[in-house]
Amino acid sequence: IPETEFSALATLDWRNESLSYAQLKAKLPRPAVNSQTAADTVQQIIDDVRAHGMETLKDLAKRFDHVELEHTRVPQHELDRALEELDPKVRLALEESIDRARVFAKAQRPDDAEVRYANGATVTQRWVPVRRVGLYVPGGLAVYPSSVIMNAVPAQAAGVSSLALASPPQKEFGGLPHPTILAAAKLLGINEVHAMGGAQAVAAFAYGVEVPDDERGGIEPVDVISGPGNVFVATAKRLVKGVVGIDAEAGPTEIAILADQGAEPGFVAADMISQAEHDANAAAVLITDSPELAAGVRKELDKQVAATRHAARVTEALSGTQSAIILVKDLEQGIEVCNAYAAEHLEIMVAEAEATAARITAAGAVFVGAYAPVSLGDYCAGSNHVLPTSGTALHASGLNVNTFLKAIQVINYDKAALGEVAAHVINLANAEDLPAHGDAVAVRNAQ
Ligand code: HSO
Ligand code: ZN
Repeated sequence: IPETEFSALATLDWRNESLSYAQLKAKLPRPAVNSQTAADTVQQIIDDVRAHGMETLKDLAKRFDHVELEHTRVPQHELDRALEELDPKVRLALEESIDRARVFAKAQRPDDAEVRYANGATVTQRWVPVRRVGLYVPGGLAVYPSSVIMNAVPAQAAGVSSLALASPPQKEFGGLPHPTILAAAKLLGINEVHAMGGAQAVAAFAYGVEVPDDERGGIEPVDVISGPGNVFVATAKRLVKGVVGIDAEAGPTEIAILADQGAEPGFVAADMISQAEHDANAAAVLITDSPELAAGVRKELDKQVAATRHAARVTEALSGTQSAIILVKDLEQGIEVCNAYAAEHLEIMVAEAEATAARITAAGAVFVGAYAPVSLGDYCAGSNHVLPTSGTALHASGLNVNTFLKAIQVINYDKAALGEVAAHVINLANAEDLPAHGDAVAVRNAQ
């Protein structure tokens, strides 16, 4: 690699390899450490929150966030003030983001399904929102008011009536979550915001916290917890799953880019850097059949990384085992790699971008062509940015209206309609040696 090219990023040359799906999956660039190591610590935190409630939340706020809390609940006037003091440009941008996200979320609402088998015999599937949700918005290296929108809008479009938001207390802001997060919550009409972060926030939402003699009340348990977070948050969500519903695992962010020789190296490099700036554990993977493009991107990275604000973090992310340039022999192999990798974000910058995008079967979100960068989707495309990471896009979906809905099947048969299938019910009941099941039909005298 010439000196003017960014060399920290690995190259994996698969042009002469014919890999089975299983071999391919084993060779994909993935992070060196995984999250399972956090499980013991996290379980202890969950147990403590269940046993001691608000006392534990206060202790952990002191230990992890270095703040003294009286209560997690953010007073109403602080939400009002945060919105009043919000930079008008940021407010307008948040409003645009909310408007676009709302239109898309509403369009996702599934129709009820009804089948009429006969007169007097219908079965319906009815979609019903969960009652209450806990939305998690991380603090840490950056503040994410955009994640307030991405969590809240689909929940509201689903018709959820009770929304609570948690975000870590910030020492700099007197133990409240970041003011832009409070402002975004207020803008969305969320009045219940708690200054709590990490695994303890997840535990508090899952099990609830009672604070008997306090007018600020406790924290009511929720039905679904959604939102991105660090490994402690992701692990806690996994451990409380079953007690509550959770969205897909959204850990350190990933961008994969499928590009050919016609792609603009400056765009490719900028997009890789944009997601690498989130976290030293973020992943950026370029998949290309063009060594010339790969070299062009390295040149651009060399220039652009040096000039970017979070250069150290970006360099670390690009040098990790989770990031690479993968050289493939052709577009076919490129698509195969993309579908096995199942990126959180996949950009398609090849000649037939739309047709190629249609062949993608695993990704959190697909960005088509040169003018749909991931950062558009992070803020203002209308799509959601809480998406499945670390290969979970093979089976999971990004946050959407369905995350907050459940289906109820409604069975409505009258006497004659029951009579038409009564014999089959009785015969199947007998075949399973459950004759009382058959009797429940026979007693209705419906045959
Ligand atoms: N790319 C992140 C979301 C985000 N980016 C928030 C900026 N702010 C995970 O999809
Ligand atoms: Zn981002």
